[in-house]
Amino acid sequence: MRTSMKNRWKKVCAFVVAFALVLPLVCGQQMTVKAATPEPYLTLVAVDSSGVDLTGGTSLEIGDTVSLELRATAELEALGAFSSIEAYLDYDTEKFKQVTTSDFIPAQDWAVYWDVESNKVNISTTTDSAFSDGDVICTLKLTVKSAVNGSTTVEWNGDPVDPDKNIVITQSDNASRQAEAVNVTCTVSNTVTEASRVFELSVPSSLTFYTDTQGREKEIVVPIKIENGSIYCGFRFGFTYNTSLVTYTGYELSSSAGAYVQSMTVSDVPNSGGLYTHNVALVSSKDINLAGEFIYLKFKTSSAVATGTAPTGGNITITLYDVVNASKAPMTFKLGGSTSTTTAGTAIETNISLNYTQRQVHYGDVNGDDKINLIDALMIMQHYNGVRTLSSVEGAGEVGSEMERADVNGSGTVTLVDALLIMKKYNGEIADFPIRG
Ligand SMILES: [Ca+2]
Ligand SMILES: [Ca+2]
Repeated sequence: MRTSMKNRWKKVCAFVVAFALVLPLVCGQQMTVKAATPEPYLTLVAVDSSGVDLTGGTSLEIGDTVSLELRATAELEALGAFSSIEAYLDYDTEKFKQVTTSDFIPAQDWAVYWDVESNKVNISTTTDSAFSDGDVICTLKLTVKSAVNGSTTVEWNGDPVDPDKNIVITQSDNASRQAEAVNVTCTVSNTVTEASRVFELSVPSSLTFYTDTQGREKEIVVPIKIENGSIYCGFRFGFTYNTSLVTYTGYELSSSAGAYVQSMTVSDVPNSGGLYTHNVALVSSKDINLAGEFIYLKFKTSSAVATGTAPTGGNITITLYDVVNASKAPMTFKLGGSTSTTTAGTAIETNISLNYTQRQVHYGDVNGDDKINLIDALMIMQHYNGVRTLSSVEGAGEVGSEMERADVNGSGTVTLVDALLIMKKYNGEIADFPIRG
């Protein structure tokens, strides 16, 4: 009896278990497990310039660009058209160059507003758009600025102050939707060798300026440009010139360089043979992360050049000594096609060839007919009275503009005094104009 009851109970249990297993199949239902976290609306994929996915890690050099593509997912496609995405962007500013608005490339007709201070990014459009799964909504270009041995993470996320506020997607009804997406994260791994770090200065290979026989000094400006610079806090360079040709008058920092320079000392090193050198030690208050014109060296033509026979040539020599950054050496230096790869930073130099072109301005011949007569004086009087406007632009085939030729006393203005001097020259009362004397 006891055994029989036990067997019957076993059969009941077996039936219940079998029923529970078979029922879902019979009814065509599928058991689902609700995801603990919702599917994201967005994904972030890192690709190189060839479109190769870098998310798994790759080898990047300093200066390489990583494109981070913010892509739509099937969840976003299902959401339908929307007009903006607002998020915060976190990235390692030690490893990537400071991002600017121009580093964002939005989908067609969309615009990006990027607030550097708050890290807030808003990508929006005036016409609602829907994106399909995999579509790229915006690409962010990040430039590697330092050795990233290992990995670094770039993340689009919600309000850092309010962790409950995630990426906000706004639809056409202007109802802000707090996207339930988890933060969008991408990890870029790379191995950068220290030897690949490059510091490059560039200067023009030649400069042309005019001199004349009237003793007027001409200014020459030499721009020094950083072609490839990041993660250093100063550099030393020098410039040498021939004092019989030019005189150094000072320097000017570019508007972007001014934010970096903490101190700058210019020392004088007179050389033999009329050569003069200035060495410049420039210290920055922070890592310089800049590509572009950095400093302008200013010279003027020496009076010997202006009044004498124009020399046929001359050089200004630029020397790059080293870069101040003890912790990040070694480094490759480049200047004017020369390269130095020694750890000590062997000085390299390049020459800027100065090309002089002498101008023989025919003072007094305002109309350019090779004669100095009363017509020229009349033109000045008409200009003075407002009847005529003399050109200050040098025309084709001319040497000096009408205004320059009319200013025969070298006063910098064209007045009745100039007209009177032309009449005196025409009448033989003076042999030459004051500007020549
Ligand atoms: Ca004339
Ligand atoms: Ca004048």
